[in-house]
Amino acid sequence: MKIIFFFLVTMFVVGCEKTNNESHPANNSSASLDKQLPLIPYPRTVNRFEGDLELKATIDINNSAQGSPTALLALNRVLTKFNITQDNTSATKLNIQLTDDPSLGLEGYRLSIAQSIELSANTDAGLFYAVQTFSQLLANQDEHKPSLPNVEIIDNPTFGWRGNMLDVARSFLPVEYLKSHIDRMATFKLNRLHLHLTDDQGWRVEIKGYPKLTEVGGGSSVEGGRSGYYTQEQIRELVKYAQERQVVLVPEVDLPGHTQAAIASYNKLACDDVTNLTTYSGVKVGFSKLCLTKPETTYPFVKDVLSQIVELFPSKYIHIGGDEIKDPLYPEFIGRATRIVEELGRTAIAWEEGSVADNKTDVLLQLWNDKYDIQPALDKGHQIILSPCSYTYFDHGNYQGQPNTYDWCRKEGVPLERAYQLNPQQFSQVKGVESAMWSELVHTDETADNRLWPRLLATSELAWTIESNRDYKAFLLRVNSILPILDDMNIHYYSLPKLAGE
Ligand code: TNX
Repeated sequence: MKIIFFFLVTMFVVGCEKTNNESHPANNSSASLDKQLPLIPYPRTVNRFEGDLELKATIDINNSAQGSPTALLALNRVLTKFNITQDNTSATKLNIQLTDDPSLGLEGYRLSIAQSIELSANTDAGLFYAVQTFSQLLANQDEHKPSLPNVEIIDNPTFGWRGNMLDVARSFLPVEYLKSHIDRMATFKLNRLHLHLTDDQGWRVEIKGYPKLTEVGGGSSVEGGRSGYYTQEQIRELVKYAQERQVVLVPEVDLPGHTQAAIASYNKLACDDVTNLTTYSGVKVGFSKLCLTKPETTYPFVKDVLSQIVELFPSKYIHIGGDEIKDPLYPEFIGRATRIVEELGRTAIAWEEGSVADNKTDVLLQLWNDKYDIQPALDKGHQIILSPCSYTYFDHGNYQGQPNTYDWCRKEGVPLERAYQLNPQQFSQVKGVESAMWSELVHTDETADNRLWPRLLATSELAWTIESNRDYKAFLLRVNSILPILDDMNIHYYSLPKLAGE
């Protein structure tokens, strides 16, 4: 257990509208953003009551949450982590139960701490998130006198899509890194891990019947980066690992551009006049494409690949890429690819450029250029995933001029404050928020950590927390207070020079 942080000794109420008649809230009249509990993402309603619940050495769990496998697994992990043993004599009581409360929706929960600890939700996911909040409170203990604040938290996310994209194509990330990343995401209630599995520099997923995709395409990478690929067995293992943590793996096969690795593996995928048929390790974009004037070659390939992707990944949404390519047949290709996904029983996602095609309106579009005119697509009825690069591109610097970072989208980089400033509420038809880490310049686990953290905490909060509970200064205090949680997860995060003093 961690020593409580200096400024967090007294913590009061935030964002609460309702009064509670069990006891008197210490302060529930005015929102006091600088006295928020040390939680990220911040919950919707927090009623802090006077006093604390002193924790006994053991805990007695009353479980009416059968059928909530991920929540119970998570609770067991928390108990192990904090060295809490179960016993039913003079222990602290914890009740975890499924309930039927429409206001909590599919992922919301209630966590109340008074004489006992009560966790309730309508679903396994809701209870899983109650456990995450409980765990963050536990992490903020005084180890000499373990106690939890008397509090009632009623929480619910703003968006169901709380995502992060990892580019494993330019530079590969090993399975073990992805597992830790899933754990880290889940701790902060992020629930969509978008894997950019293919690009010019590498092909990272085994496709049966196309062995060269991984023999050739899996063997290459951006210069200085890592090569490699995931076997189908490893993907299945990762999917299961993620499911147990309420994270959906969303696969992306980038088509029809960004395909040099595929072309180098199977030359026939390029048009006959193309002479550049070898693997690529540079950082240019927009130079390769599947041959759209050879539909008899292109579409069977696309169909074979997507059929296996759908077999491997249970995600409702399958990303077909669609970025950065010029070809007169592009709109037709995107229309056909999104329909192939639909025939396979799923729904496609495309990068914003895919909006030029005649897609069904359930196709999601991922906005990445801040200024892209997405309005026509919104008018048609599409929903969007928000990844505007000047806020969410974490391959950009934590500060201006950070070595090995891009700045094409914003010359000042994307500091934490900037990442926090995205206001999803300014957009309409928003499915969710997703930050992206491209890996042309990110070649090791440590560098990935540095680019992702603590900025992913901003993504988590933008996607989960209501606007009226968001305030950068208050957020920064909470980031500061949860740094021990990042340390505990062995995250090599970027240390903000001014964090302690803000
Ligand atoms: C744009 S965003 C890309 C990627 C690059 C990234 C580098 C998008 C859909 N395409 O191919 O890796 O910029 O910041």
